[in-house]
Amino acid sequence: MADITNIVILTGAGVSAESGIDTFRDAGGLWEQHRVEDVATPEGFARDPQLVQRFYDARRAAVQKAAPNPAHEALARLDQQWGGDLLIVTQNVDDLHERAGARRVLHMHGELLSALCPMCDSRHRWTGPLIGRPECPTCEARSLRPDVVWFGEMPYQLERIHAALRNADLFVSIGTSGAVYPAAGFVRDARELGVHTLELNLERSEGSHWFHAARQGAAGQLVPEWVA
Ligand code: BJW
Repeated sequence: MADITNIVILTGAGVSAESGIDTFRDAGGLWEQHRVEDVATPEGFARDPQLVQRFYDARRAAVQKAAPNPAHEALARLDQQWGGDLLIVTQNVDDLHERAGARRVLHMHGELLSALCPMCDSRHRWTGPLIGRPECPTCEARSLRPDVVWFGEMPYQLERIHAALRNADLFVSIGTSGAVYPAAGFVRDARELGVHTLELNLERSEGSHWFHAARQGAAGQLVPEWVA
């Protein structure tokens, strides 16, 4: 990485797969077990909040039992040692990057261990269930929902992500299918800005052809090799 100073890393569910966290679109993934429209849209939540809270309560519990894997650990080492700008933009709602020791992490699709009150716009660290609609600690409304970004909602901190891309020399995409926008478009944004692009994924993704280089394999092996 001789000529590289500033790095943006996009991570997806594949990075947490080896920690035992289900991906979405792989065989046996979450979207084979649940209808997206029912559990990951504002309309689904309005129709059946109990179903949606149960779905996220189960995932919140599972994440707290999981541990970071060698891919998270390698990215955390890179974050701690890299003198230039570095931003890990994760689509993942787990906290495994942080638990591995990474600090420069941005959760563009929100966080499972956070609850959002749409009544007063407050956010609260949340480790237990939301099924009983507990009171919002700020406004006391029984309106808390998972602090995650559903289809049709605006992903978080897009301006900050685009500023980091404009400043980057290298964009690396790890463990994501490239099926969901706007994250799937970052590689094209990066290329238009003249940024070098690299994909590390188990298989070729929908957007593999956009990258300057693409390597296939498990994140737990590829990421430590790339960071070394
Ligand atoms: C491994 C591995 C191992 C496995 N090692 N690799 C065209 C342009 C722009 C937007 C759109 C568009 N068409 C439609 C849209 C809208 C929509 C969209 O993209 N739809 C697509 C289906 C086409 N996007 C949105 O709605 C977004 N908002 C938006 O666009 O706002 C703008 C706007 C708003 C309002 C009005 C007008 C405009 C929001 C998207 C929110 C996504 N939310 C979810 C759920 C979050 C909460 C939760 O976790 O439940 O985010 S969906 C789900 O997909 C989750 C993920 O973050 C996201 C991406 O999935 P990811 O991480 O890529 O996982 P997989 O399973 O797909 O892939 C895993 C990969 O890993 C695979 O490739 C494996 O091979 C690999 N792998 N094991 C390495 N060991």
